[in-house]
Amino acid sequence: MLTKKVEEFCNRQIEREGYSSNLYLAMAAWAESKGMAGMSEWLYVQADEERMHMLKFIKYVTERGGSAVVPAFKQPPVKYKGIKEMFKEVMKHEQFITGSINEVLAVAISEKDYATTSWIQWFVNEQVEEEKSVQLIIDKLELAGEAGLYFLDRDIMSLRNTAAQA
Ligand code: OFO
Repeated sequence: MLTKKVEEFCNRQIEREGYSSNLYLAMAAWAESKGMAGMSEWLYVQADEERMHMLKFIKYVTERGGSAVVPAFKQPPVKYKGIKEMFKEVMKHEQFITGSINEVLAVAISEKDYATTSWIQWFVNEQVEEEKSVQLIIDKLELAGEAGLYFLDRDIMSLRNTAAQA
């Protein structure tokens, strides 16, 4: 059985994972409207993953005899300054989520809830992976920003391939 405090922090996390899903959906729709098919696809997939994270928490709270609360979500922003700025926002948000997961872990430890301490480890590892993949995209965008080197490099490669086939 979850203690009230652990239940409260898990429910807080349900809201945060659900909001993350909606935030990435909103970003995906914006990126798609700007013709960025690859970036928007990445964000749509990420939105699905965040929904899955929310479900994991809902099921866990229920399995441990608690009451899972599905809340109303605040509306995420509709517009973004630019693609790089948007991915910097994604990183800021993921860092916030990492802190939030760590707080659930800290509460579980202080409440001597060792089952939750062990269960939440999956999320601790997941956040390391997520921050890493967002940083990779930011790095590529920085490179593309510097005189469009990244895209120029790709274009030149495909020009070479076309020439070789002719
Ligand atoms: Fe990327 O946030 Fe879920 O855990």
